[in-house]
Amino acid sequence: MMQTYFSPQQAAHAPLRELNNGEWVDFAETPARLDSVLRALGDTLVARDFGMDPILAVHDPDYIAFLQSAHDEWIAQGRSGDAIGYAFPVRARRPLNHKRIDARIGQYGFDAASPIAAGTWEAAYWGAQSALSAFETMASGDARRAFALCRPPGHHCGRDYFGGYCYLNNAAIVARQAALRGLGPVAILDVDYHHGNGTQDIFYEDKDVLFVSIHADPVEDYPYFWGHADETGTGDGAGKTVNLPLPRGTVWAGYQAALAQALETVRAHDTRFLIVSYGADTFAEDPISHFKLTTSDMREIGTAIGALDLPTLTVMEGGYKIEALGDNVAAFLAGLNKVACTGRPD
Ligand code: OKP
Ligand code: ZN
Repeated sequence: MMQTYFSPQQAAHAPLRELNNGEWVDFAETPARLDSVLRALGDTLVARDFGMDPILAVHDPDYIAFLQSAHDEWIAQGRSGDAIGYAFPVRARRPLNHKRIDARIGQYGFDAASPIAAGTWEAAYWGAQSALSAFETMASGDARRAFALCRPPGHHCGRDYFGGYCYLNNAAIVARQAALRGLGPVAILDVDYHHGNGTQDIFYEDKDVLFVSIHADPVEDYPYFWGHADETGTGDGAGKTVNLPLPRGTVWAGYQAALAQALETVRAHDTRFLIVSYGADTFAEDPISHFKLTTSDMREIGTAIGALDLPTLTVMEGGYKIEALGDNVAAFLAGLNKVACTGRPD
């Protein structure tokens, strides 16, 4: 099995509930997701600590300070439980230096689905360290592919905002390191059911990091405000964002065609280092998603990506059918590793 990195502190993030379609429901992105994957994958390596610098190479210091203190501020306000916002500014409003926790949550967040619990910072920090540990084993030449069992996920989170269960953008953090270390051109292929709006925003003007995403059409699914096919990058990054939205109900035939197009885009970028944001929420039985892929389709996705023969770092994103999550991740990784990679990151 390929090198898999994980840290037990990632279980510390455990919000109770989220607002979904007007109701309070049990939080879907639970620590039990980790158990399911760990059970299916067996041995993992414990993440090393690479500190704050690689996180701050992507995220704003103000935003990070907010994440570290938000739950304490919530408690100091006389509240209990998870910190959750209810007022979100239209981003065109001027930045105000708010002190009040509710305003600060609105300032840095974009939805009511992403509570900040007592252990959120600790879990997010160690999730990012898992990604960085996977990166380091590849950058040092010890492995050509590695898997980071990140949790919470990261792809909805931007340089100065959280949302969509995401607090630190793990894929972006390793992409930035790969670019800084001269391992590029770098590409991020996002195959989670939902559009990776945070990753897109972070690299929207960047010509060296290609972002390609296959996801539910944001006309009919979360996150609604990003991921439309006409979002293609701007400035130096023009043409380096590629969105391939698919309708609810998509089965393998439709998915496979989009995947072929995505992989062609990755090739055309002369990619030397690939990061995959892998979500298993494209699975037919996922409770919050609406594609119709099977566990054997996960294997096919992995096989198709593996055929690129590129150094590939996979980070975990979504996947909420917990009983099947481990099997879906294992199937994807088995496909990815069916043929050994010959390319080195150099
Ligand atoms: C995170 B990841 C739909 C509510 C959607 C947030 C979903 C976050 C998904 N009624 N809630 O991309 O798997
Ligand atoms: Zn998702």
